Amino acid sequence: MISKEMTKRLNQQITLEMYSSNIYLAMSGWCAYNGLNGSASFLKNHSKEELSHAYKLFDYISETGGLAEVDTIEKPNNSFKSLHEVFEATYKHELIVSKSIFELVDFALNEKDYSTFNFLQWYISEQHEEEKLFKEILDKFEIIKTDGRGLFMIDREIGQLAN
Ligand code: OFO
Repeated sequence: MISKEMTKRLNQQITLEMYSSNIYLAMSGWCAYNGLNGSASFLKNHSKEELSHAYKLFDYISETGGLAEVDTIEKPNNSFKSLHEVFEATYKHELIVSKSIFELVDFALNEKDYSTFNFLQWYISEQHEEEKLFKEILDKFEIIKTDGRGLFMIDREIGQLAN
C-alpha cells in the first residue's frame, strides 16, 4: 500500500508523461506538415512510448492499492520555427522529466517506500537513454548543417532512429 502523498505524486507524473506524449505528437504533426517525414515518424513513435510510461505508472498505482487518476493535460506547442527548434525543445523537456523522476525517487526514499523506489529505477534508466538519444540528435544538427540537402539528410537519419 502506498501513501496518499506518494500516490498524488505518481499521479502527477502520469499527467507529465501524457503531456510528453502530446508534445511529441504535436511535433510529429508539424514535421509531417513540413514534409519532414523521417522526424514525423520518429516523434510519433516516441509519443506512443511516452503513453506507455504513463500506463506503467497507472498500473503500478492500481496494483499497490492507490487510485490512479487522469487529470487535465496542458495544450502543447503546435508550431515551430525549424526542425532544430523542435529537437532543442525535446531535449529541454526530457531534462524536466528527469528532474521530476529524481524528485519522486527522493521522496520514495525519504518515506522508506522501497517498493516505489525500486519501481522508479526503470524510469531512471529510461531517462538516461532518452537524454542520450535527444542529445545525439542535437549533435547531428551541429555536424550536418540544416540548409537544403543537409535538412534532408538529417531528417532521413532521424527517421532511421524510428525503426
Ligand atoms: Fe521521455 O520521458 Fe517518459 O519517462
